[in-house]
Amino acid sequence: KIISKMAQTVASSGGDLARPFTVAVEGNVGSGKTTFLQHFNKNQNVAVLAEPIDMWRNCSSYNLLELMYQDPKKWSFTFQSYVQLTMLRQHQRKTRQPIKLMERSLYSARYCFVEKLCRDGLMAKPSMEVIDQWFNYVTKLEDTQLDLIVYLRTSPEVAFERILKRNRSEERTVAFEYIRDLHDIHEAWLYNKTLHKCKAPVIVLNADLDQSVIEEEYMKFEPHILNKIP
Ligand code: DGT
Repeated sequence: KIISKMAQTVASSGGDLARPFTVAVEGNVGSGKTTFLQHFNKNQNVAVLAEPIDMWRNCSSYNLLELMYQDPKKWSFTFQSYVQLTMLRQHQRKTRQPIKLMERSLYSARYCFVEKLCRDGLMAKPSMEVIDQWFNYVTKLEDTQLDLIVYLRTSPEVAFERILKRNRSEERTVAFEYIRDLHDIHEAWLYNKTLHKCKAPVIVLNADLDQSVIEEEYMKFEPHILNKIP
């Protein structure tokens, strides 16, 4: 199915890929997306785009990530607007390589994080409406389409333990309940597929595995991600 999608893309662009085969790496906070991306960094056919978290921490010297965690009611619209802009830039970034691996996407920002803010009553309805109109507009563009989603599936307990261990300063107030709820939303979106329609195929990896054995899990799925080169 994936290969035929690829062939279609090639055919419709007259033999030239209109955009790289685009893979979004998704999963809860602390699921190991960074480690996964590092594994593919060595491959010459893959452009790896890390999440623009440094930009969120330094938007003309404002740490929007910190502001959002400190006072989500006040800052979530500002933060999500900036996440949406920086993610759009990642989707539109041109690459020399035929495969593009992205850490997260416009889709998880909307379907997981905005969803959670909304459920908690932390984003006002009119703000949500503006985010949604932008989202609906930009996700119609060809550049923002995905060909595959890799879901790094963890239990919320493991994700939470990793967050505590890495001790990122902005995340010091993150409670287990937040990670559990984000887990449930990721599950509904990518595993049970009961939340939002998901056009791209999804492959699910067991990301609870310890770092010493997770490479094997990556290797199992590597052909899905890499054997698309025509
Ligand atoms: P990893 O390598 O799987 O541990 O990935 P992380 O945890 O470094 O990356 P990610 O994207 O799960 O989260 C980075 C931080 O940014 C985390 O504190 C959650 C936050 N974050 C990411 N995207 C959004 C968003 O769209 N909205 C909100 N409110 N927070 C977000």
